[in-house]
Amino acid sequence: IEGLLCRKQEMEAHGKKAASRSWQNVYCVVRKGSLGFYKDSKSAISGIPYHGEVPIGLADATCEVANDYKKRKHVFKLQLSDGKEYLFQAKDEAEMSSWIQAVTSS
Ligand code: I3P
Repeated sequence: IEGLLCRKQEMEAHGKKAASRSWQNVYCVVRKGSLGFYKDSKSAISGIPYHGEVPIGLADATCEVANDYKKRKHVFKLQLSDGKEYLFQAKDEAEMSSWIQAVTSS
């Protein structure tokens, strides 16, 4: 699965809030157990990462609906074993479910 999502990083380690906390449009690609970030589909094809970000390994990740986040709709949460936590906003419920399914089964 791939597509544009709005992303916010909440935590950068266990007990440590992320310093950069704004929402950003990021082109996301889930493939072979990892989640890569790109500026757009063209960059994804070229393999040019968004701000040099290394793809996230999804092996020990938890992905679920962000029921505790009320400011936006269709938001899901990704938590990594190292404490990093991200929120992603999809365009609707169906898209959100597809992402959660893809990330969880990846
Ligand atoms: C952040 C930005 C985010 C906001 C976050 C702010 O400021 O306004 O939208 O999260 O609040 O810190 P900046 O753009 O200056 O980085 P929400 O949209 O979830 O409110 P937070 O620090 O309470 O997460």
